Order: sequence, then C-alpha cells, then structure tokens
Amino acid sequence: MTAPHPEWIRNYVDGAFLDPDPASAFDAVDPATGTAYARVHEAGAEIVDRAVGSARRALAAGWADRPVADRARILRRAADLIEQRFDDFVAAELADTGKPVTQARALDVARAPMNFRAYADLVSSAGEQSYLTDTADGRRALNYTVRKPLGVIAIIVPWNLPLLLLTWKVAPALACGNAVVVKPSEDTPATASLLAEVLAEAGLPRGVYNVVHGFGADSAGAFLTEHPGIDGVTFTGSSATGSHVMRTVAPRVRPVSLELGGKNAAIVFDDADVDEAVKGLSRSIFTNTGQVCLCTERVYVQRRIFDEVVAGLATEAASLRLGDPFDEATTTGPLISEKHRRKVLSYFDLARAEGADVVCGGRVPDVGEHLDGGSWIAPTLWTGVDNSSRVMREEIFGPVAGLVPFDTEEEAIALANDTEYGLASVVWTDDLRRGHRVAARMNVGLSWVNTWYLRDLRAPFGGVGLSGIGREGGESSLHFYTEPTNVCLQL
Ligand code: TXE
Repeated sequence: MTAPHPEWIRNYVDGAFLDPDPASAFDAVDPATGTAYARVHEAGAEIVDRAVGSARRALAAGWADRPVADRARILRRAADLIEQRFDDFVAAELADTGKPVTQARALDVARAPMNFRAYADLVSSAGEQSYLTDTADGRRALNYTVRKPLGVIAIIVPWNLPLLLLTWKVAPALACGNAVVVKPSEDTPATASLLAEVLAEAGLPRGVYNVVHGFGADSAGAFLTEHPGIDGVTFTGSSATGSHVMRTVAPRVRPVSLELGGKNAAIVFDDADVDEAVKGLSRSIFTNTGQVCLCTERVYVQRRIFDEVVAGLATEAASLRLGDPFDEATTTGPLISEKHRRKVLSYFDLARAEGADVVCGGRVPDVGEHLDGGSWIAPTLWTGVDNSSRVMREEIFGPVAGLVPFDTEEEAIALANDTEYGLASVVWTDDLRRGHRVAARMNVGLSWVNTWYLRDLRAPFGGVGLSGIGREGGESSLHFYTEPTNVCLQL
C-alpha cells in the first residue's frame, strides 16, 4: 500500500480541486478502527451550483458532440491509469470501508477498469434503430433514431462498494457524452476524488466530471437533486432515500434510475450438491460483511437437508476471519459505521424478541484490542423465524440470514416471492429443468442458479418493487443516459 492518506478530501469542480473550508467539514472515519483519517470538505449549495454550472459549460464546449471514438479512447486510458494507480485506489477504499485487502483487489478496484472498458466497447459498437415504413399512399418513409446525451447527470452512490458502483454509473454516462456531478457517500468519500485525478490525466475535458462531498438532507445530496440544472439522476442506496429522490425531481419530470435495497432469497433443493450450496450461501450471505444489495438474507431449505445446511453454514461462519483489513488472511471487515452497526444490532434484539434461535453470532465480536473502536459485528444465522418475522421482511444489510425449512417447490417459490423487494435470488439444485423453471418464476431482476454475483456487464441489472426502477448494464445503461430523437423522412 503506497498512498499516504490525504489530510483533506476535496471537492472537484471545473477541472480543479477546491481549497477546503475548515468551517464546513466532517471527518472521514476508518470503520476498522473508528478513528478519523482525514477531513472532508462539505459542499454547500454554492459549490453544488458551481459544479452543475461547470458541467453545463463542458457540454456546451463540445463534450457532447465529441466523436464516439474520442470518448472511448479517454475511457480506455482511464482504465489503464486506474490499473497503474491500483494500490492507491485499494488504500483509499480500505481507509473508507475497512474491507479486506484481498476483496478490494479482486472485486472493488478490479471492477473499476472493467467498467470503463466495457462501456468504451459498448458505445463503440452501439447501433441505432431504423425502419422502412409503408405509408397509406403507397410510398414509403425512413424512420431512424438519433441518440443524444441526456445532459448533466447527478450521480449519487452509497458506501458499500464505493468505487465499483461509482464507475458503474460514471463510465456509461461519459461514454454517452454526458457531464456528471458525483455525490459519493459521506462515509466513503476518498475514491471519487482520486478518480478525478485519473480522469483529468486521461484527457477528460474540465467540467465533465465533478465531485461534491457531503450528506443527504440539507447538504450536497439534496442541493444536487433539487438543482434545476440537472437533467437526470442515477441513484443507488436505500429504498426510502430513492423514493425521496424521485419525489424531489418529479416536479421537473426528470428521469431517474434507482437501484435500491433487497431482501434476497436463496432456495436450496434437496437434490443440490450440499457442500457447493453451503459454500455458495456463505459467499452470498457474508461477502462484504453482508453489505451488498445482492446479498442473501433469507434461506429456504428443503426439509430433508435442513439440519445439514444449517450445520454447514455455521461451520462456514466460524471459519471467517475478522480482523486487520491489510492482513491477507482476513476474510471479513467491519460494518461501514457505528450508526449502521446500531441498526444491525437492533435487528439482533428484534430477532430474539421474535423468538429466533441464534445458531451463531448475534453479538459484537472481540477482534483484538487495536480494532476495539471499529464497528465489528459477528456473522449471524437464525432459525425459528418465518416470513411473518420482521427480520425476514426488512433489509438489515449485515452478515445475517434466517433459515426456514420447506417441503415442496411451489411452497419455496411462494416463500421466496413473499416480499416487497425484488432484486436478486439464488436457486441451488442439480436438476437443470427445475433450475430453469424456478429461476424464471422468481420475481426479481437477477435470478441465479448454482452461483451468486456472477455478472456479465452487458446483462441488465436492477430490481422490481422496493428494489428499484430501471436497469443498468449494457444497452440498458446506454438507453438511460441518452434520449432518442426519431427522424422520419418521406421517401
Ligand atoms: O442510505 P442512503 P444509508 C440500505 C441499507 C442501509 C440503508 C441506509 O439497508 O442500512 O440503506 O443506508 C445520499 N438527497 N442501503 O443511510 O440514505 C447519501 O448521502 C440526496 C442499500 O447510507 O440511501 C448517500 O450518498 N441524496 C444500498 C446515498 O444517498 C441523499 C446501499 C445513499 O444513502 C439524500 C446502501 C437526499 N435526501 C444502503 N439522503 C444498495 N442498494 O446497495 C441520503 N442521500
């Protein structure tokens, strides 16, 4: 790890980092230790206004009209530069999240260049629609579409996969010729500012990428979504805030893309390879300390193998190693903040009150004195719960799951679909026909069979119900970040 931690994490507007204002600042906290490692300059309404203005000017100065090949070249150069500064990004991500270095390398930071390259490729090969239309008078017309950038996009991202989710939105937005104002989570400000350095070096014109730091209400998040100069908002975060963002932009009828929470189910049939299913479940429940919108929090297991799966998962949970993020043997980091730990602990209390049997965890673990101040939590499994329990209905967003037995396929499908959310699901079975049949009946945006979090960046990503509106990924992103004009020519 090379990068020394910055003293200040600064806003980036019109191609320059702004001088920080000590009167308007908050701490960047390392959740592994609970200590502040930098100060973050909180953007007020005036800085947000400057950021939106600079994005507008960048569009007018020609960014939106640049040849696709130019934009793709800049994205590819950005991908190369992220790889050159790989350790800096890993260090920044670890300081903000406390996640294990092995995960930050393999997932979070590795995905950033992939996102830029994927959208450079996609935009380079994208076509337009075209139709020859028969008209009543026996002549014909040529209809075709011309896709134009949406304009200035507000990008609001959360803290669980900060760089991955940021670049997942920034890459397609820039590929399509938009300018962006990014508001990273107040809990994870570092990588968005680091990305500004890389994009400038990659040749992105000033004003195309701007970063404003701060909170939601009465802060940078609200100032940005309320700003009349915004042409669209893409948001990943909680369902409640997503709904609020939608209401904020509704009076100006701006498009929104919302990727929200989940209460994701896994179904394990008794024909599955149990060892493989248990290992897969352990990944889908505990990865990133359960703080991925795709993580499993409800597990339905066919009765004959219920005890075996519970015991296997408890063994997997016991094998997880919580500890120093820089230690290569660490598998599991802390929760993102003390505030979030209070939320997760409140669900531990609720589970007990609802009569759950705690198979493992359910407490604050002892991770060693030097990490005492961090927001650590023990991987936790419950039995004795059912779909009427609040812990089985509400998103907890921690390394937790409730396990429930079932008897028939129909029952399992009904239990899995009995939720207001609809993001992701997993089916574990060795019966291929059953795998296809059940996967297609899951009321979700992403339905896995015998795997989890296996992504093709060209495939649609998103959810239904409380899990969101719209899809990201591949062509879905190209559609969100552009507006088509239908040109109709009488032949
Ligand atoms: O989310 P928020 P929080 C879920 C998870 C978690 C819960 C709360 O269950 O426990 O949400 O987390 C910005 N206008 N997920 O409070 O509030 C905020 O500053 C504009 C699921 O952190 O949704 C941050 O940048 N912006 C999830 C971003 O919204 C506002 C990932 C997300 O914060 C705003 C994270 C406002 N009024 C949490 N209020 C997932 N889908 O992956 C807040 N923000």
